[in-house]
Amino acid sequence: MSTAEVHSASPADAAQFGRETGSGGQFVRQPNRFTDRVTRDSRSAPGEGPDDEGRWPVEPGRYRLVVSLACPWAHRSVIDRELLGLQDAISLAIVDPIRDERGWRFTLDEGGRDPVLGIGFLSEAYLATDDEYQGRVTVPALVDTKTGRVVTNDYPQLSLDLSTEWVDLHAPGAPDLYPEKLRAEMDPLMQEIFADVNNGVYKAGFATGQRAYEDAYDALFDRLDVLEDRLADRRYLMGDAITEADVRLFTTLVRFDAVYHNHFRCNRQKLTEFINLWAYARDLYQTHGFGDTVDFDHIKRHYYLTHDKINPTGIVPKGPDALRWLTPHARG
Ligand SMILES: N[C@@H](CCC(=O)N[C@@H](CS)C(=O)NCC(=O)O)C(=O)O
Repeated sequence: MSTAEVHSASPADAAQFGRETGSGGQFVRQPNRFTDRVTRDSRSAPGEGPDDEGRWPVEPGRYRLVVSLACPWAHRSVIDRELLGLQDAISLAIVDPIRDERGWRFTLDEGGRDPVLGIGFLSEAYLATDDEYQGRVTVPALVDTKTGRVVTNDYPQLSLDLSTEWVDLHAPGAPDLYPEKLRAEMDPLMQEIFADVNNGVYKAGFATGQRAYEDAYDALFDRLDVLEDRLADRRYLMGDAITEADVRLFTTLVRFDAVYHNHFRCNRQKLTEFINLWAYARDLYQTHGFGDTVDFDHIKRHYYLTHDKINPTGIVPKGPDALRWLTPHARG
């Protein structure tokens, strides 16, 4: 008899996010509330709000990307911004990795306020946009500095738009992270990575039922096995060049041994025990935009200190040693 058959309790109060926990104890992520976009074909003039299709104008210096360095969903856009050379066009606000009951806060900034938006909590921007908003206030969020409104917290579209809609402001020689000719293969690949890996670790970690946890665990490691094979004969997921698919896989891999293996019980094996995935992850880590945007201190303190249902003692593990990310990878 498997463990799943022996025990499948799913007490609602055991859930880290009760409203996002199904009757079988499975984690069901909330939809993204704000889905406007910044696009090249917005009919709005610079300085104006969105057009009637929710498209805001591309404007350097206008929008502020609010992130937590702990968050893998936000990390995508931080890496893309670096790779594409959009640092001057889109400013970055970094929240405290520790949330209190009021959510993400700007306590790392002087006076506890974001110097550009003038707010102390990200929830203020959410409520300024929708005063009835009741879901989790999440990062990443792209905020309009003119009105203080949230343009989007739709993180997958946000990162694709950095590639495809902000092209006129890319640095010379910036990579094409979402090449048109690869999209038919990339889209399903990224969807599998999302379902089984990026969100898969959360489905394992936030499950409150044994079966839900084991299903997520199995899907996660089955998918990692497939990706391990895929990376045997190619440097990156789509071949010789880095794409958005690599960005998305990296943000989970870099957190794997430090957090997911232990905190989310994804412990069939560590990342360091996969030959190709571990070398691939190190290869990316040692590439500009990847390792230099990783903050293991924020990552560890966020997960281990804010998920109090999973880690009630709040002890933050000391390891693993981050220096091993700098060891030679022998790829490419
Ligand atoms: N927007 C997505 C994904 C982004 C997301 O979950 N970000 C996390 C950090 S990794 C967050 O902001 N969580 C806030 C909270 O849990 O209250 C969602 O709503 O699930």
